[in-house]
Amino acid sequence: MLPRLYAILDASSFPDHEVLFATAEELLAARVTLLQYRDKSGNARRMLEQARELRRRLGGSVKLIMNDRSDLCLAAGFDGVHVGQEDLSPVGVRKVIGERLWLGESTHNPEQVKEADRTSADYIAIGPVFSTMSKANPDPIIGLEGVRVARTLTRKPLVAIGGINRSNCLSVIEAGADSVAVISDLMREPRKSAEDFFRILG
Ligand code: 3NM
Repeated sequence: MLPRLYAILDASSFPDHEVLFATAEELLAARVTLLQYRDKSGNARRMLEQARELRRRLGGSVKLIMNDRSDLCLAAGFDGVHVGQEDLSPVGVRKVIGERLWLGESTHNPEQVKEADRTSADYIAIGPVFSTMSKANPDPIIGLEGVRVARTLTRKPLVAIGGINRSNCLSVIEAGADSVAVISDLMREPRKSAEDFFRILG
């Protein structure tokens, strides 16, 4: 089962790597157990360095998920990979990471949810639920109705993403998501914010 909160650290949101690591440690202190590392810059060497340092500092109590890059997941000792519609296919990812590690797939409409349901993905992400500033060229907003529809199309764990914050997260879970994935509402005061999410979502 997925935890209610799936925290995402987006490397581009941090002025330097020390702030990134400090944020990760605050999330750990708030008992976050599922954390994705995301860096769209394309600098694989820096990504691997940061990912390995995250693994070292956070220890084994957090599941660490690498965005996009199966190779870096393995190299950094992460627990899984999250891919989008234009990354390696789930079959391709499995060839790299094997059957044991976690695989998540992003979807943005009912067709994609149905397709992801037929793959070996361990969970399906659906979004953007609300408007978001954290993603370049986001797909159209699906709203709570989009989450409800996705819920009817899969029994896999469902992660909602996009514009989710402490004020709207309960409505997203009530619409059928198992977990909410969050970037921006965890940035300013990570520990307090994550604790608030857990308090609200139980
Ligand atoms: N993927 P925030 S929306 C990384 O729709 C990402 O698949 C999305 O950040 C999708 O919590 C998104 O700041 C950004 O809105 C989520």
